[in-house]
Amino acid sequence: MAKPGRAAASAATAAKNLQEGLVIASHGRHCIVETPDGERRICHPRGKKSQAVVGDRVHWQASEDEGTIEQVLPRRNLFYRQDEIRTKSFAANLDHVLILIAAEPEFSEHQLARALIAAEAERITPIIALNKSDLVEPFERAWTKLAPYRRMHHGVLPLSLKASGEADYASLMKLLAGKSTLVLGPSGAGKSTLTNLLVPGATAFTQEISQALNSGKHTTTSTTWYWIDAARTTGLIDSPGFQEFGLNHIEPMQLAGLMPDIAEHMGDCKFYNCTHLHEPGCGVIANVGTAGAPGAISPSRYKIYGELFAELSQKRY
Ligand SMILES: Nc1nc2c(ncn2[C@@H]2O[C@H](COP(=O)(O)OP(=O)(O)O)[C@@H](O)[C@H]2O)c(=O)[nH]1
Ligand SMILES: [Mg+2]
Ligand SMILES: [Zn+2]
Repeated sequence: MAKPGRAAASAATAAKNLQEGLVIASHGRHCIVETPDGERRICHPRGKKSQAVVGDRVHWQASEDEGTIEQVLPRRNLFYRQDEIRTKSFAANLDHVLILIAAEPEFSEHQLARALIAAEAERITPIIALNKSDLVEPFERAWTKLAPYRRMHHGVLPLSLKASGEADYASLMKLLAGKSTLVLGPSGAGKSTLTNLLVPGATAFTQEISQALNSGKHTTTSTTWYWIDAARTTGLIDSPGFQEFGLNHIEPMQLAGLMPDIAEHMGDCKFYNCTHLHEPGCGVIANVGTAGAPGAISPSRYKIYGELFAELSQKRY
């Protein structure tokens, strides 16, 4: 026998004429929702609880030519950053975070490490791509600097988006196919170049969306979801802002577990609550700087660990 509660709920759903949708852009409280057959419209949240971000699956109800979000469906994950002042959500229900950096301008290893930790904390697979392989010398330098990262996860993918022969990004396309991927990276790395390469007309689409969401006012661009393929199976999400990647939502004692090269040695520590900063018999410390040895932790990664540990230990609630 059906539970009365559930029957009542589905009757209510039918009565309200709720539709399913995917949030493909958001700005402030407003967002654009796409229906399964590709129709798009501006929607507003019913209340705080129905505040949606890009990538959210929602139930919404039409009202005139706009709509109201009645419910945000449970999220698989939510990629966000948090500093002392606020929390900024980038997107939900992601398969990958693609961190796009380039030979030039020189990237910050700190920013890279922070974004990787944030992805790891939400169990989202990070992909690191190093663009501008045509700039031979700076690329060499950056590639060397990335040695610890080349040993982790999917490694580091070399790219030359400007040359953009298809062979240059075929391996990237293979990783993205059928998945939803948030693209992050510092200014100048090639994010717009990538989007325009994979999504013809992306610029115009973004402008259209910004205008729709801001009644034509000039504003900063919002986060936008693009379909790479006509069948709408591969999603690419563009988001402004890589700077000041706050990790205040992470506990200092969680940190080592979110840095795979460090986590690898945590099982060898003498103390179960080892901070890996000063303890005797620490498996992490024993492996720092043993260049070339299997499982070595690079001094730069260990330094970042220590600095982040101190930063997260100081946070105020
Ligand atoms: N040399 C070189 N330049 C590139 C490559 N990809 C993009 N660029 C250039 O780098 C600059 C910044 O690219 P853009 O896509 O605007 O970066 P964004 O700030 O991340 O959106 C532009 O002048 C691009 O033409 C590449 O593979 N090689
Ligand atoms: Mg750009
Ligand atoms: Zn330890």
